Amino acid sequence: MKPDSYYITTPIYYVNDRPHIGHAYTTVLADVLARCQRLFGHDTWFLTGTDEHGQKVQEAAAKLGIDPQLHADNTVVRFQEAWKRLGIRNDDFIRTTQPRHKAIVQEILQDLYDRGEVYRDEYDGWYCVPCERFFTEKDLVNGNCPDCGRPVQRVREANYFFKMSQYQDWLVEYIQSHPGFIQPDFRRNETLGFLRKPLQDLCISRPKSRLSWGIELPFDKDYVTYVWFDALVNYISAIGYRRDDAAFARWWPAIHLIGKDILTTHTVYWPCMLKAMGLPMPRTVFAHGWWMMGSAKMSKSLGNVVNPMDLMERYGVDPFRYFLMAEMVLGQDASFTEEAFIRRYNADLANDLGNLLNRVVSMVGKYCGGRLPAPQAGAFVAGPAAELFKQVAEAAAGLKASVEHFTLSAGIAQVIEAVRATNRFLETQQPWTQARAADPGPLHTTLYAAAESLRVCAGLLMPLMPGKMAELRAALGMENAMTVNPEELTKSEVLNPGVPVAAPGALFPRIEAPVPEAGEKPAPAAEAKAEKKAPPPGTIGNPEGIITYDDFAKVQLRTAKIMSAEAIEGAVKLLKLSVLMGEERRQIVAGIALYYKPEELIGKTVVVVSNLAPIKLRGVESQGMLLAASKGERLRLVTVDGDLSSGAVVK
Ligand code: ME8
Repeated sequence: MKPDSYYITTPIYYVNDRPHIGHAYTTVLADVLARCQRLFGHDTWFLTGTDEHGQKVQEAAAKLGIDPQLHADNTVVRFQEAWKRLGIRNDDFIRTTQPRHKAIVQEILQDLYDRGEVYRDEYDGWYCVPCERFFTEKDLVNGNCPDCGRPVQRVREANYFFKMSQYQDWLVEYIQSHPGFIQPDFRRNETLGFLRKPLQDLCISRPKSRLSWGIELPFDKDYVTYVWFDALVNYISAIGYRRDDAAFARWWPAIHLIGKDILTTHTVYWPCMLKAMGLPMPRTVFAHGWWMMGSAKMSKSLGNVVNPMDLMERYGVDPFRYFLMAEMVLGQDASFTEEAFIRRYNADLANDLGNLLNRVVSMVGKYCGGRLPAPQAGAFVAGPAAELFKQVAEAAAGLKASVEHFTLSAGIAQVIEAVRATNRFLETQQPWTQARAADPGPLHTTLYAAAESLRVCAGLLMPLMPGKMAELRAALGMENAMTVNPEELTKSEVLNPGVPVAAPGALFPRIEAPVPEAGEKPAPAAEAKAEKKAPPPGTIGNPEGIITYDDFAKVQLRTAKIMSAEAIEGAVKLLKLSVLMGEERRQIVAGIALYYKPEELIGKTVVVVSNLAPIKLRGVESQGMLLAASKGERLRLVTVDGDLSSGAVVK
């Protein structure tokens, strides 16, 4: 891959599923990252697609009494249409039933077989039909599948195996010496944890007598290829592996975006397969967290029972894309509610961005006859306009860095902060007062500078909201409003004075919170508003320090079990903890070393603020914060009264 080229992929989704919020999230994320890279001038290729072989498709087709290929052809359009509606601009869409993919899988298998990387053996063990995976006796949890918890079948049959075990030491060494390979860091630790157990060879075949819907093994027509071995190859078959060397060299290695559910296949199976093929490793495998919509979190009285895709229809594609990207701290879980959507929409889009455009358009209309005024000479060299533009240019650099470091929500927040700074700039410059002065220069500079700032912020948000941001830039009189030139993001005085400035209507009309049905409890936001009017007892007149329910609801608290604790060299007050929160492992740095010995902490169930942005303390990343009570010289951790598994929500 050329240094400035960028190849990004999503998982290929099971074709017979219906596209849901999770699929939408990964695909929008890949789309936004790809659009950002194009915006920064990089050669970019974005691949998504569908996984069409395997037991589930065969069974679904059998139920309908149709051919599996026909079933896949019928259902793939759900994804293709959903991505169109979501404004996804992928460069290619691969289906694993396409001849271009099947041929490559077969060639790879034949090559591995010829070189002794694949061998035939008798398999005797446990098989989970829904997961299509083999397990050893030790893997089982209470006799059931360790992944889905469902009963497993005893299977004894001849199969073909990929010699994955021989790569274990190499893989551990590779992961350790390439910190950027598996991201975020705690996922890298999870894979390394998995690799502490001996790695088994991978069964890569299924006898046709049990499963016929798959790619036939080129060296044994009685077998088809294991669906994961087939699916992972999509990332290289789509870009010309063994067919178009120039295209392959241009794009490989990739950045793979995945959900945390498929970490092992992408950070263990796939690297071993690539190693056996003699190919370079992916640049990065980034595993993001889950969107939580668990029934416990959905209740009619909270008004948050909502199908996320309906939300897109109701409030528009661009705000929906914006919400997904701004709300989820990459790598961590996030909760999806209509309330959270409305809160963010109103705060960032209606109050800040939309309002800024309204103000600029209406003041240019009122004071300058609807034409963009020219700034004073030197206004962008020194003074308030120059200061403002400096912050805007820093937001451009911040967004770029956030794309590179997978901290997108922080980059977006920096752009919105620049929008807020522009609103504040209008407050301090007071163009309505400047308009009364004899010299129109300062007024013109103020309005031009605000418009310039909006231009850049809209350019930066274009990858998230292509339609709305093109409208915004058109309102500022820009020709080719849809095309953002990378240089114009850090350059001032790009807008042409004299162009007409006019908005076709409110860009982001404010959403009033849904009114609760008769007899229902008001939504917490409404309750909080009511409470705000009457300060709680003990606060006289000034409710300073009081937060609303909304503020509190932003903090996610969960129980976590401490699995290990160790001192940090050179930091007498800090301990590095590894905690388990449900299935998720996190590293937390806590300032409790003066109060607890590491060994006293192991096994304790504590309360963690789980949605804090990760920070580095003494160079060690902390992915959350423990709650503790302290008074004078004493500090005690907040723990849970009685038995409760880790990962429980604290509220
Ligand atoms: O696993 N939150 O396909 P799949 C966030 N075919 N993302 C979610 C999510 C949620 N609640 N639910 C799903 C497969 N996802 C295989 C992949 S790749 C060679 C083969 C997203 O249809 C997330 O990206 O089950 C996850 O990894 C993917 O959907 C799983 O999609």
